[in-house]
Amino acid sequence: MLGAVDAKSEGEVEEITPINCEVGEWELHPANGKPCVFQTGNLKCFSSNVRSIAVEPAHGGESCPSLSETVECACPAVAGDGHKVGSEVCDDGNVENGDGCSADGATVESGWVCSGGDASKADLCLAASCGDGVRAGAEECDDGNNADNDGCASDCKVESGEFFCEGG
Ligand SMILES: [Ca+2]
Ligand SMILES: [Ca+2]
Ligand SMILES: [Ca+2]
Repeated sequence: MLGAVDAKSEGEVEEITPINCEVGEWELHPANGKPCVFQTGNLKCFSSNVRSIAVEPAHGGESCPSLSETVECACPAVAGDGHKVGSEVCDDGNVENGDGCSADGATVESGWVCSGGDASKADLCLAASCGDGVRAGAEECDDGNNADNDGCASDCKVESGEFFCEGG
């Protein structure tokens, strides 16, 4: 047997050591600015990190692990985008004041109630009540009371006649 081994070239008798795959560090892709998508009841943002092979596996060594990974990134709340998320008190789908939800989404305006908003849909803002002195939503007027015959009816409709309403 020894004689047979000797007959081979030097390279062939060398013990073949398996070479395991080695990969580089993750190249972290910036997550900020990635588009947010609506998924499983929430707004989510995904980013991909990649890494490359530093040493190719050989001679039956360990193969390479995944070279990319998907990571979830923060989806910041954006006022008025119609998605009520994070710290937003309300999101009515716009950046206007005076319609129930403030432009910055931080305040439900006095005299209004906003409800129904979540990560998938905007809030609907309506008048809190007729007679609270704030004309809101579908109220034609709100004179701060629920009396009729004073220009603004108890249902917050303008009364016809010689009344005129101001303020409210
Ligand atoms: Ca929003
Ligand atoms: Ca608004
Ligand atoms: Ca009102």
